[in-house]
Amino acid sequence: MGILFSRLFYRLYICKRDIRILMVGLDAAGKTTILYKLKLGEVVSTLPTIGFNVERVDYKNISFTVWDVGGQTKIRSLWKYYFQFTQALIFVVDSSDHERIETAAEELHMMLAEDEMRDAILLVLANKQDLPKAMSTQELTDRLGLHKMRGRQWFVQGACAVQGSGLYEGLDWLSDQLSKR
Ligand SMILES: Nc1nc2c(ncn2[C@@H]2O[C@H](COP(=O)(O)OP(=O)(O)OP(=O)(O)O)[C@@H](O)[C@H]2O)c(=O)[nH]1
Ligand SMILES: [Mg+2]
Repeated sequence: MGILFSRLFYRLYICKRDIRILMVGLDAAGKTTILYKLKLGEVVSTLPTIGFNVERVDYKNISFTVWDVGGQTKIRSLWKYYFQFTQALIFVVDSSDHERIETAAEELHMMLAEDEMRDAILLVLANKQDLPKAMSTQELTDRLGLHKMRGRQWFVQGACAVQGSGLYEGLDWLSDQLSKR
């Protein structure tokens, strides 16, 4: 009993799991805004990311190392250099960007077809839910073709990075899935 209790205590309070997260999505989806809202609790003013930002975000008993990689068309071919050891993918979409949702879907499925991404769980952050023409999480699920995926744990979370809503709910889902593994 004592051993069981001390193991539980160790897992809950001492042992922090390190999880590597890759965060991608089309340019201007809000990735960098999300990263620094989580890290600093503030909305920072951003420029398009050429390259990447990386930050450690501690939440519950997990230490998330989040790689935020720029999403402009010309640099999307660089995403593959960040795939190795990725345990979870956060795919950020601008929910109000009706014109580019098919492009986002293509990029997402291309990435998930890569062998290195085979075991990565998928959190879609449906960002910019504050904008008037934002698609619902249900519509985004359909338009991203998420039901077609086989053998992948996935979840779509509505979010608004500038208000900070939905971000921790997304991390809650990730931490629940990762702790089941
Ligand atoms: N209305 C609204 N604007 C947002 C939200 N999140 C981010 N933005 C704005 O969207 C713009 C682009 O945000 P970034 O975080 O730079 O986008 P990004 O995905 O990092 O873009 P790249 O680095 O080019 O890939 C900025 O003007 C943000 O302030 C949101 O939830 N709602
Ligand atoms: Mg950026």
